[in-house]
Amino acid sequence: MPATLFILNGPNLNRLGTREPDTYGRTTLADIEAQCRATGARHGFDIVFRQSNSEGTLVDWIQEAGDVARGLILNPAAYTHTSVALHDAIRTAGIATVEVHLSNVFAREAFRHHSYVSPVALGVICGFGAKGYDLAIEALAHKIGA
Ligand code: CA2
Repeated sequence: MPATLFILNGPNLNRLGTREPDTYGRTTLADIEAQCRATGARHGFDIVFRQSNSEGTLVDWIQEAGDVARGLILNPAAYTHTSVALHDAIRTAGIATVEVHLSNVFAREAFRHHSYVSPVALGVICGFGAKGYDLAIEALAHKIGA
């Protein structure tokens, strides 16, 4: 049975491709989902791809990933910089996690330079737009296999 990767996306990412194209590009979240499914299939992964604007829902899904998935790719969006709850959920789930950001958060405002997620992630990919999700799938394939 193929291993499952959860790919979870935080608040406002449902708006991708419709606003702020200079920062986030013109790719929609549906485009990213299709790209992840294709890349995941090449690496032998089943992909569960979701987005929520709610911190609690993301916590629920991280817990679910800990129960059923081999790895987690998470773009926590603004909760990156605020959420002890996401930090605790990933730590408790004990799941191999890659943090992804479309933009280079370190080239932006100072409040984006700190992440509550990074200390409980295997690694962080930022600044490469939608390609970062492919890189995260490859990183998990390398680290944990399919
Ligand atoms: O670069 C990223 O992927 C971020 O996680 C995106 C978050 C931001 O708070 C993080 O600092 C970095 C914001 C997501 C907002 O998404 C939008 C999409 C389209 C239009 C407006 C916002």
